[in-house]
Amino acid sequence: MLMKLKIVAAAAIALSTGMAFAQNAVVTIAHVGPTSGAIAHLGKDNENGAKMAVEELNAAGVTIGGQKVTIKLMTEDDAADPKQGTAVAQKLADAKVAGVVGHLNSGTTIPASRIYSEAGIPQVSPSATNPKYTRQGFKTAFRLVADDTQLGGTLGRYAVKELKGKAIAVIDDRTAYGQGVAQEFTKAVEAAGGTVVAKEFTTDKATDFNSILTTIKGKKADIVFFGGMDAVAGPMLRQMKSLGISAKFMGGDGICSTELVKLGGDAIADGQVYCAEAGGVEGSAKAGMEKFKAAFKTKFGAEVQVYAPYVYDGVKIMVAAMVKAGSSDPAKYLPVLAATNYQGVTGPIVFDEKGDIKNGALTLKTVKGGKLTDIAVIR
Ligand code: ABU
Repeated sequence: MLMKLKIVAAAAIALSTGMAFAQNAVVTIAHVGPTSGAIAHLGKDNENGAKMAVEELNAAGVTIGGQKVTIKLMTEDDAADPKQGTAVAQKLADAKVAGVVGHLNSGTTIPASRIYSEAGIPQVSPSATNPKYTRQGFKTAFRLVADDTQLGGTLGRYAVKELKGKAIAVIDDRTAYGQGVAQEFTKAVEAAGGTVVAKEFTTDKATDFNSILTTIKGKKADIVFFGGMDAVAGPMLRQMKSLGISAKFMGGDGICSTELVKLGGDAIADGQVYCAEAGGVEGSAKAGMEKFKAAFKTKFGAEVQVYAPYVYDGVKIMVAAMVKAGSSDPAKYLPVLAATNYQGVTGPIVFDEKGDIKNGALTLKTVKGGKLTDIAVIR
């Protein structure tokens, strides 16, 4: 009886003084990506990056404003579909999550960003590269990677100056990402004195490319650029081989995945495919990235596809901002997040006034011996 009274008294004191109970407070951060559909492998890769960060943070212990907290990860699937993306964003706004890391695609990230902005919820995209995302004037929008202007521009110049492309064909998948990166690539090719002999388009769900590839074959293209994702690029490469097209194949970060090599299989010749991840580390930072990749493989039994390390850093910078601000209230930690100066596994993270990463890198890659191989990190 005496013991029971003591517990009730302790609880009453804790309540009256605002003291924390032994149980940690919970701070909910959401991750959103396409964990179903054709690019579910990329969505799961990103989600696993978030899981890894949250597990590490909780294992190390997080204290915000003098109170021990548990970080809870809420995971949502937007299926790479803009409509589902906004539905999920509204759900997260209604749930008053403390922050969102996502979405993966530009086509979902951009419409969702308006909802997060109106709700005052900080959003860090680890992979959406369409420039528009951070050019809407939303103080809540941050991007951890280079954008399509940098990606398409670098690849376009590389196609003309290094690969010596004489007749370049451009295909896009009509998504915000695919169309945007293809336009930037085309601009850079033409500015570098190259010739675009065909502009074709498909969709992000198409599986038959015979008609557009036959047109491209007729134009004797020596380079085919595809603005789209690996799930479409893989079958496209296979159909190029069946049609006897041996042109080089280029694309942005959407095709620069471990999965592309599997999907393309023996249709990919050594040095035929060129792509660029919208980030990259150099020098001593490489060891940290390799360590991350090895730990990721041990934990999830899978290689990193592309952007898991960026999601991992996205969660870490969000929590670091909460700790520094002494609050998980978005209004309080948002200015601290905007002033982030953090050494992540993906390199130094500092944002410019738009929320874009400052001095963003990209890593040019090719496929050799059935593996994605780095050519150079370019800033
Ligand atoms: N950056 C490539 C994949 C994501 C996007 O849609 O931007």
